[in-house]
Amino acid sequence: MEQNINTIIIGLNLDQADFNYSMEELEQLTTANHLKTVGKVTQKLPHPEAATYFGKGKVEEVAQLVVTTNASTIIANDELSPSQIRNLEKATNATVMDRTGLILEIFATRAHTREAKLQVELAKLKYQLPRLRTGASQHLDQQSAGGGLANRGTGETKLELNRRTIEHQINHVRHELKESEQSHATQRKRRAESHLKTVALVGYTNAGKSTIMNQLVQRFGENEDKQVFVKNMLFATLDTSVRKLELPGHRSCLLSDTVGFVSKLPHQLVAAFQSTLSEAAQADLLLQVVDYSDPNQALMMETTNATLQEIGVPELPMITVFNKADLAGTAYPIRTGHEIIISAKDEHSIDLLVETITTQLFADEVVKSFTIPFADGAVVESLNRQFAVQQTDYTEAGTVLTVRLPQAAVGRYQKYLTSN
Ligand SMILES: Nc1nc2c(ncn2[C@@H]2O[C@H](COP(=O)(O)OP(=O)(O)OP(=O)(O)O)[C@@H](O)[C@H]2O)c(=O)[nH]1
Ligand SMILES: [Mg+2]
Repeated sequence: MEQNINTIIIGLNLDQADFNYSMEELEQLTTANHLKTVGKVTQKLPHPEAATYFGKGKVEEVAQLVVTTNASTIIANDELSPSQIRNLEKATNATVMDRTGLILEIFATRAHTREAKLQVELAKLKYQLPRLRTGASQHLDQQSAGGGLANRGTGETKLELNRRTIEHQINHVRHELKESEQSHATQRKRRAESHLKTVALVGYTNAGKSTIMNQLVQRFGENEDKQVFVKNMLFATLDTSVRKLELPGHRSCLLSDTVGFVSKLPHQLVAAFQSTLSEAAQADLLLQVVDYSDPNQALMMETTNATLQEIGVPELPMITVFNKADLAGTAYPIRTGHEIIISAKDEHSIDLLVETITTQLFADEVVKSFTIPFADGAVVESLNRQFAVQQTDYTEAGTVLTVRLPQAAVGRYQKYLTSN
């Protein structure tokens, strides 16, 4: 792993409101990839220069800075074309990478499960495919310098060969991914059959999703040892974990924790992580976790909402959890409608969060009494399996069950409703 390689970050200000924030974040991403930011160069332009991203003068400035800071890597805040990378590398004598490439590198070092590794690999291959020309044309340049036109043919063939190798690899990884996705689908189906409601934690990376998951599992989990990984770094979590919670009042639900978002999340990654991310799409309730101590929280929420749309999460009921209130220096825990201000490290906050989840998740429940003739024993079993049965009595007319169940499910048992 690269350690503390001197790096210069560069960014074009195309007059977007979030420019400074996205440069700050680029620096954090650089650190997350163990690179050391030693310089920052920005330029305001109406559009990127087609050949070199920056204008000529700025490119020279960057080249100078590379020399004075002894940098060997340059990272651009936007996705670069293969020729922009090539031209910048020529002009500065440093390795040039873009934001997408950087995020892919971070994901690659963080991926631990087989599925996450495959997903990252797929995203990387898809990123490389249209960029193959860079390496190949460098190769061609070198060849033509030495051997003239005669060698051009070999270069082209090599490019074609590389392309086919990558396409072949892409198919291979896709195939392997399908298998693990299928087992996910089976798990999801089994969960759907259990009629347990699911709650999904979503939000920006480092907001505290996994911390909240662990607090809930510790207090309400079936197995309190099933903790997930928490760390103060970008993209600590790269897979999805699901845990069952036994909430107060004989209610249970499933809670899932997944990959965090970041602005300009590479579309190759979003596509590759589709199955991991789409866990949220199946949820009954979303908890959007926001770092309340971060001055850029509004932009982070915007990004989260945009990413949720991109991965096809429908308009689900959502509670916004403003977390890290202890760092924000405001009062907590406080709940107003669908918003709650908490600190994941505070017990009262977790109590209020659970109360909020329960109210929202089970809002549509009603308590009904059903009289089931003894001949229909299977219905008694089915009600017991799916819902919270509060009382069971035996009368001449049959078994009388007092059940708490979603209003929507009552219709299925209409004919057994106790008449009184
Ligand atoms: N002070 C304080 N720190 C918190 C709170 N919640 C989480 N943290 C810290 O914030 C850091 C990130 O927490 P995680 O739970 O890993 O964040 P995450 O949202 O799961 O991040 P990703 O997995 O990267 O998406 C850790 O160092 C936590 O200890 C909080 O309420 N107060
Ligand atoms: Mg996490």
